[in-house]
Amino acid sequence: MLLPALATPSSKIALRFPERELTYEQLAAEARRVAYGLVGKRRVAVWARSTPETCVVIVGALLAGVPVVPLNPKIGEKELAHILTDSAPDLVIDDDIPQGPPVDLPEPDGEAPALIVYTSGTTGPPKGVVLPRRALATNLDALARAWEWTEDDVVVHGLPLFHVHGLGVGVLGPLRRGGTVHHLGSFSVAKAAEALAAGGTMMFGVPTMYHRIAAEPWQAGSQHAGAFGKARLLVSGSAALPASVHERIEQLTGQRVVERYGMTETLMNTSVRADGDRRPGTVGLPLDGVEVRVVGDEPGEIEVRGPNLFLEYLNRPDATREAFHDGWFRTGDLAVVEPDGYLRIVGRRATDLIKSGGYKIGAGEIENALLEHLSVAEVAVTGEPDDDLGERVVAWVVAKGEAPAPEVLSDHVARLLSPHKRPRVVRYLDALPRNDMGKVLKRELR
Ligand code: MCA
Ligand code: AMP
Repeated sequence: MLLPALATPSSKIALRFPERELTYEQLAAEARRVAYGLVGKRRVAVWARSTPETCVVIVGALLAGVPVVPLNPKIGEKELAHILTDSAPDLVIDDDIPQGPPVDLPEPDGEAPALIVYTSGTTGPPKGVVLPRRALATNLDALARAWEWTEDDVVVHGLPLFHVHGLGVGVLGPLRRGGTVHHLGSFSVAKAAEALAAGGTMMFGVPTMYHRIAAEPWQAGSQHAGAFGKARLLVSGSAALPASVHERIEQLTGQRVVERYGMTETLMNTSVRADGDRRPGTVGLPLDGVEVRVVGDEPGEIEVRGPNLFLEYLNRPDATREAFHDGWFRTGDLAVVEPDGYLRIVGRRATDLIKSGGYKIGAGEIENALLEHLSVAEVAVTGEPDDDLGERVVAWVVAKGEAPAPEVLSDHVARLLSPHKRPRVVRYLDALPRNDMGKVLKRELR
């Protein structure tokens, strides 16, 4: 059973959001009504705002065995059209939450799809990663063992609910344990500190969030620093946590951040264990049941095998086939293995993937979107190091006629794709550097 705490619900708080709290009894009752209304649907899309209603609807769909496509509430028109065409949901759930009369709800098979999460590749539009219930259940249990995570934990975070980090680990994780999710609505350092002071035991965040905590002008020993210091675990993932941020957080709070390494297609692969050595720059050891190998000369590519893996890319048998090598999933991430087995991620095979604020962004999809703008003749998109975001999206543009103000192109991408994919910097050139074959030499743009 994916969510056993909902079978015999208690009066304990399951979900705490700024606007509302729900006990397990309330969540079970509301989610069941949603489930009754969804029985028989093939697939639904859900506007994944950071609200308790989003969680209720997704839990309801999971009870009904109906796969959910979570949608970024700020998604642009082109990306939305792609996702809806590709996933063809029977229903797009917004404010009008379906409800139906009570029916019997048998637990679906472990191989049944639970979530379809869209993730960017280097070129083309995002692909739908089909995640089975078995991947979520086994992975959340492996994380529980690594982090000594129990029903007594209150997980604090302000992550978006349309990705695996915030939804899979940050919401379904606590619910599988029978513990509490304390969602901040949106992330701010002050709200995170308050939630931890008010009883939060763990915090999940992307490195940008830890960078913002580290940048606060507090003193070690101050009230806010103390709130982070008394948490049982501060966990970072979705991108590399810079050693400088790790060290600053330790100075400030006395806590060493635990890093874990995951991917939409694999859920979580490795983590520093709660009782392990929290060395900066390392993502720890493979989780129980997950096989991880580094292939070729070091740094080599990380390949993964185990029950944590996705089923397929929706409607993309070609891409699914290409993603595997001898039955192992090729992550595209490059790593070295330290003498005690700890993994240290040192880079990525593809230069056309950008990680900004913990979001994966494909250079190709932004280039295609920019080429749809009337004043763009040619364009190349790169990622540049950014203290806060890890990497920032940069567009190198050859203008057609007069060059538009940078915000015009940024807004264009935000409107077509998603705000987090917008270029933060636009640089105009007379021509893009190209080789004899006409291919853009992105390395020369850095
Ligand atoms: C700005 N905004 C705009 C525009 N410019 N809206 C429309 N048009 C524009 N031109 C809005 C943004 O949507 C945002 O709203 C607000 O203005 C601020 O924008 P921005 O500066 O981009 O946001 P930020 O404050 O810098 O965001 C930093 C962040 C965010 C909070 C750290 O990047 C974030 O939530 N990252 C988490 C990503 C994540 O969950 N990744 C997991 C992937 P608003 O603030 O309301 O949105 S899963 C994964 O990687 C694997 C499995 C793993 O290992 O976890
Ligand atoms: P996504 O496709 O959004 O699921 O992003 C997955 C990618 O995020 C991985 O392939 C890694 O490149 C990156 N990632 C996740 N966690 C970490 C981490 N702790 N350190 C470095 N990179 C990470």
